[in-house]
Amino acid sequence: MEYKNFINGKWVGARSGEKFENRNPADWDELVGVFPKSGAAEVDEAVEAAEQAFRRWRLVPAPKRAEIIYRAGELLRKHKEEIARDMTREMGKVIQETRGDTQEGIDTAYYAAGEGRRMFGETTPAELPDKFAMSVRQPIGVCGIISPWNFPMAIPTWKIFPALVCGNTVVFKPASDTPLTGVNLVRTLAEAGLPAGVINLVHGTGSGVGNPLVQHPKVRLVSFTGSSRAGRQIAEFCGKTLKRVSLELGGKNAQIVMEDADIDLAVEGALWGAFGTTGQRCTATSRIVLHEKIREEFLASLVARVKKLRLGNGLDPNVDVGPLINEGQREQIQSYVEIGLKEGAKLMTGGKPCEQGDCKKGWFYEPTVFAEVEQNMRIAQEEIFGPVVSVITARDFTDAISILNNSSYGLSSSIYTNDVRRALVAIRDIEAGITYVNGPTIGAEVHLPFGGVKDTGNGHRESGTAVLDVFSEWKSVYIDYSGKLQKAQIDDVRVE
Ligand code: UN1
Repeated sequence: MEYKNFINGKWVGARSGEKFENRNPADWDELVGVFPKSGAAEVDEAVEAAEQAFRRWRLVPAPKRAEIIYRAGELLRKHKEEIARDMTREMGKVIQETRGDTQEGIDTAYYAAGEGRRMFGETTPAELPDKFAMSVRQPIGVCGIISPWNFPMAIPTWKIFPALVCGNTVVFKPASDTPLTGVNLVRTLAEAGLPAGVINLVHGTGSGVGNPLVQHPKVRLVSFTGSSRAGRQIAEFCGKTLKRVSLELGGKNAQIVMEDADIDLAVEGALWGAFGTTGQRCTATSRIVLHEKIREEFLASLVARVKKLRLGNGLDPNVDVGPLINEGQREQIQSYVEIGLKEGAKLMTGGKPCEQGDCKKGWFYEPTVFAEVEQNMRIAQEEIFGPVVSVITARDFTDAISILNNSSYGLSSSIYTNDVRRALVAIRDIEAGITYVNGPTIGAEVHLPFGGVKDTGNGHRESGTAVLDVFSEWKSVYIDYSGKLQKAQIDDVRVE
């Protein structure tokens, strides 16, 4: 029940001896574990260890580094069920989803391991005779990785596995709501044979551990997933110090349903997109944009389905929706529902905490649907991060795309239509990093780039080969075998 930090290959407590508790959000009586409440001193030790380890790790051939990641994937697969159960206990989402989250880590391990034998650079002709030109990827150094609680396995692996394959070393701060999954991941990497100091784990809060990690002069790169507010602060600091920073931030994702769509399919997609993970995904569907002709039919069907969703402990296989992560999130959801009502939106179902029966001892909130939402209302503009969806009506296709794009965020998006022309125009015109056609806004696969435009990030992408551009530096190499000084752009080699 008592867990530790992992620094330089050893499990150690915080120097102060301080600890924090991790409780099950579906059942406050269940203590999941006790973790060291760390601070700048532990960050410092971890960064020193990572810096020392970098000297050797960067020289290990990439295919060999990748073999360790592959083994970590095998171990995650072996322990998938225990890891998923721990995850449901510490953050509440239902067991099918925590299995999926763990599977996403496994997929990422296999994919990143393959990159150990690719990580292609370019060879290209030189403009001068007897000269060779190529580009290679090089590691950056110590990476500070700060990850959220909603995908406590998948998201850290998106960052850590490619970072390690690229030859970097890591100091990892998992969200303080999901420290156990952080332990499960780091334990797996250690068991897979990662040398001491290459991965380090420090538990604690954003201000206690996150800030000193971002600000540590020996941390060369910060990778952060979380709120746009925190992301902006991190980016400001990294801007001042010219530190490399990769940010995955908020979303206000919309699903469009056109009048020609398969309505049952679109309702099913919306239900999964809006209420899967209790709406706590950066890719969650938080706006549904309906063509006016199918509005009534869609809404009636959606509301009927939402009312049937079963809330409870995610370990119960009959439960559809787990709790919110903590009290603060529940208060935030409640305050947005009040804002929606004040703004004049029509509450169709939900709109209050669930406090009876299976929900007595957890941070549960009823799945909530607002209709008659206007596109500029706060509930249609601000990220709520919970089981609340806003339904907006569109006059036609052009109006629907413009409503979707009327957002400061641009992560995920979806359109349900059977008209191929509309689908392709939507793919071209939607301002988002991810567009689904006839699928919900959630469900990204790990071998494609993940990330968004506008306030969702700073132009970086995780997953796919795109993530290599975050975790490696390009070096261009010129080899002159002419035996004389040749001057690029000056020597004019004439073809006679
Ligand atoms: C997130 O939304 O916070 O695309 C991550 C998905 C998952 C990852 C989601 N594969 O829904």
